[in-house]
Amino acid sequence: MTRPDLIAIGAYNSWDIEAMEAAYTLHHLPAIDALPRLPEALRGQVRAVAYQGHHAFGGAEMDLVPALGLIANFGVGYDAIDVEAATARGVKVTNTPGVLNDDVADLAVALLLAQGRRIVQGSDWVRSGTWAKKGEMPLNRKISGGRVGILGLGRIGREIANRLAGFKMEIHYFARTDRDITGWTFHADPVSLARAVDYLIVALVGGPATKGLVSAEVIRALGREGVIVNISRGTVIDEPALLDALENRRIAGAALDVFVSEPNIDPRFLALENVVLQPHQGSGTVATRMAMGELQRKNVAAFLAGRELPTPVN
Ligand code: 8YV
Repeated sequence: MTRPDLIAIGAYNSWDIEAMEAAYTLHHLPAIDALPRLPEALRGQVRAVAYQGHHAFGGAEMDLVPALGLIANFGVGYDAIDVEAATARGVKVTNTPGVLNDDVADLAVALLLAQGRRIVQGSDWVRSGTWAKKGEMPLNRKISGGRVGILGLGRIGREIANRLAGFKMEIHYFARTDRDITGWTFHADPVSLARAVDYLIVALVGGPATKGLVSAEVIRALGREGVIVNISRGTVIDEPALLDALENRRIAGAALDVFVSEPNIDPRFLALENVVLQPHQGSGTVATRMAMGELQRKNVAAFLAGRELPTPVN
C-alpha cells in the first residue's frame, strides 16, 4: 500500500521527523517560502500539511497545494494561518491546545519573578564579582501579595491566575464575559484592568482582533509602578508605545517572551535595563514539544483516515 504524502514545514525535532517518516512519505521543508520549489505534480497530490512557524500561511500558499484539505498547526496560536482563506477553500485547520498550558503559565510566572526580583541582574552581580567587591545588590520589589491583571482568561490565562493566587496576589482579569469567579475581579475593558493592577500579564490570542489591544492608553493606565509580562503574541501590544514608556520610565518594566518581529526584535529593547527578554520559549520543554507534535500528528492521521479531527479550529 502506498503511504500518503505529507508536507511538513518548519524546524522540527528529530523525533517528530522520525514519527512522520514512519507513517507518511514525508516532504520536509525548512520554511514556507520553500513551498513553490516542490514539484508541481507532487504539490498537486498532497492533502495535508503539518505546519510549524510564525510566517504567514495565506491563500496564495494554500493555492500552491490544490488538493489541500488540512493544515495541522504545531502550536495553540494559529494567527499565522489565514483561517478565513482556508475555510473559503474547504481546508480544515487544527492546532495543539491544552498540552502547553502548564509550560507557558510557568514561564509567565518565572518572567514576573525575574523582572521584579531582578534575577538576571542578580546572576550578573555574582558572576562579575560585584558581590565580593560591593556587597549586597540593590533591593528589588516584592511580588507576592501584589495586584495582578490577566488580560485574557482562556486556558493559559486561567493557569497563570491559579498559580498567582498561590502567591497571595489579588487577581483581576479581562475576558469577553464575566466568569463570575469568587474573589477574582472582572474588568470589561483593558484600560480598567490596567488601572486596577501593578502587573499586567498578556495571555490573549494573537491575530487582527487583538492587535494593539495593549495600547498607549492601557500602558498609561498601568502607571509608573506597572510591569507588563507578555507570553502570547507581540502583536497584542503596541510595541512602539511600550518602548516609549519603558525608555521614559512611565512604567517600571516588562518581561517579554514574544515580539512583533521575531527573531529580529526591535534593537531598542536591547538597550533597556528594565526588561527581561526571552526567545519565544513558552512551550519550549522537551515533554511539551513532544506532546504538541503528537497532537499535531493525531490531527493529520484523523484527517487522512476521514475521522473526526481532535482539535479543529474551523
Ligand atoms: C510555538 C506558540 O508554536 O503554541 C503557540 O502558539 O507560540 C509556540 O508554542 C512554538 O514556538 C513552535 O513554533
